[in-house]
Amino acid sequence: MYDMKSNHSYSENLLVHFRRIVELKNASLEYPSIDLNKRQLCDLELLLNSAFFPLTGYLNRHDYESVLENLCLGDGTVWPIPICLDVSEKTAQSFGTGMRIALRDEEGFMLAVLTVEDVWKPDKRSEALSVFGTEDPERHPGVRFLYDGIEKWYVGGSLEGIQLPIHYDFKEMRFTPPETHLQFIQKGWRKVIGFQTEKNLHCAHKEMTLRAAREVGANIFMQPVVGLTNPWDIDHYTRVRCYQEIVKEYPPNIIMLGLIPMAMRMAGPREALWQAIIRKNYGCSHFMVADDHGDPFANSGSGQRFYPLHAAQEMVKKHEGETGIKMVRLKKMVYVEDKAQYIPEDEIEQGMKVKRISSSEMRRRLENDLDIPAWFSYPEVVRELRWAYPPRSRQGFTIFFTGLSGAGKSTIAKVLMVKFMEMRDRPVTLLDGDIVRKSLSSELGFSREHRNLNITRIAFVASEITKNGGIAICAPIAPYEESRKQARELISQYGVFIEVYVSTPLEVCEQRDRKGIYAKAKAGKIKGFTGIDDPYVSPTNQEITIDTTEMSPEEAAQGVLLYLVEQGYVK
Ligand code: PPS
Repeated sequence: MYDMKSNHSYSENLLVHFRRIVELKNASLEYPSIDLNKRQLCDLELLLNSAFFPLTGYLNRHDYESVLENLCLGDGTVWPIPICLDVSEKTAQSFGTGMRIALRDEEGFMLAVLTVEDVWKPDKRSEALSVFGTEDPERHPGVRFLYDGIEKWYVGGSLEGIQLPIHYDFKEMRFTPPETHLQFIQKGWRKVIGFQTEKNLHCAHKEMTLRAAREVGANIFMQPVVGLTNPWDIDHYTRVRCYQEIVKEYPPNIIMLGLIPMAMRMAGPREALWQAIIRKNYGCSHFMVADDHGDPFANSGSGQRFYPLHAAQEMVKKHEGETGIKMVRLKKMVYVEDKAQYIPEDEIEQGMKVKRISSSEMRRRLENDLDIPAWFSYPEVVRELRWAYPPRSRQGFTIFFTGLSGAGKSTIAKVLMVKFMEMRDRPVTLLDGDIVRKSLSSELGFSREHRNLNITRIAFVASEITKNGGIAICAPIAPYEESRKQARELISQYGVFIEVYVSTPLEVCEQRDRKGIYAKAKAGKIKGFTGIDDPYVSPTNQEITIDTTEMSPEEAAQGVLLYLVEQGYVK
């Protein structure tokens, strides 16, 4: 029956709640504030939406130390990963116990108020050893990130939420734990097995998850990570579109898809236990754990492994009683050709013909526009991947010329540009040193700092062109290794970077001196001229070297084109 009275108190409560948030938001305008980075926003969202329950704020020092030493909070509740707010020394020194700090997103939107309990400088080495099992940043990317990517001071304290971080993508799949609880109840799902993934999924994964679910008679909650994953993981837009396709391949009413904005730590067994607790908070009764769960190299295609096989499964199993969520082992499935079906890897008998395609092999096939068979993946998934990873002949790239003034960079670049225009298969832009100096970098001089800034700007424009499938031809002097390296790192995220060292010797450049600029530099009329009284540091890892002393610009451009054809970037 409709209960007027309780409905009334419910709306009153809601009103009180909203009033409190408005008051908090107004008050927080007076507080000092911090803009959180992407990783911190992931943690904050999961603290505010109760995915990190029983945590309701950042760990204080006592809880932090207890997590490292005993795998539990100070009160004995199991918790494996330290969740603290990292800040710079300067910020830390301006904070004191009881202070209220407004936490904002990268655009400045107010999200929560933190009441400071503790501020301290953690011993990162002992944190690394406890959480990751090593102090060595060379052996574990999580340790490297802890040392270099996280500030040196920690803040602990309670949180009052104003609003969850804002997302504009895939909103309909971003459920909070209370929402998933409700959905499971509405669907009549009593047993739910959580499956966290940051991988791209194919037929084997569907068979693997269905088998695990059948084993315990549960429905599946597939929860892909869309926060921070590994650098080699496929971008989350592509992955989510693929997940949307793959869930259509499951029997009806067996699976639900929801995204988790999580910053993974890749801490192996501790990571798996943490993920299990989070899944419990989302309403799952079981959690799928892979043999190499949470291993930093599990997905890298390198075949490397940091943690012992099954360590993560043992950890989750050991704590089932305290966490209240059961571990289900994910068994790797392989395709047996003579049976035309997938079976668990550990049930393979002698003589069975097994087929596999590794993630690096799949990338190779995508890059070269080769067949990806139906036994391996679904056509709709492959279509999405082909869209995100076009073959080399349709990818964007940057040709980055470097060399002395007068070495021939601009002329070769112009010939190449014309050739690409003639082919008309991709849009092409020339970012010549001279042109850039008159537009993008018109206010810059030739100090080391300004030259590096000039290259940073060129690289940014080239990276955008490359990202959008175009060809960027850059032709600055770029005399220093640091800025060339930075350009390579930035552009390589979006497409190939081809460095062409135009190595024509200084004497030849001086002799040519078409602009009379060397003569001026030698006469002291131009100061800090590259090659005369400012250094040119020769590259060491360039893809192509061209000395134009005895070569025409057409011949030089032809050399670059042949390289591109050989590598498959030009047909
Ligand atoms: S850099 O170092 O990469 O930022 O230089 P870049 O943007 O390619 O600009 C080089 C052109 O500027 C003219 N110029 C100088 N070059 C080097 N050193 C000094 N001090 C200098 N002053 C002016 C020079 O003519 C270069 O043009 P190009 O076309 O290379 O001859």
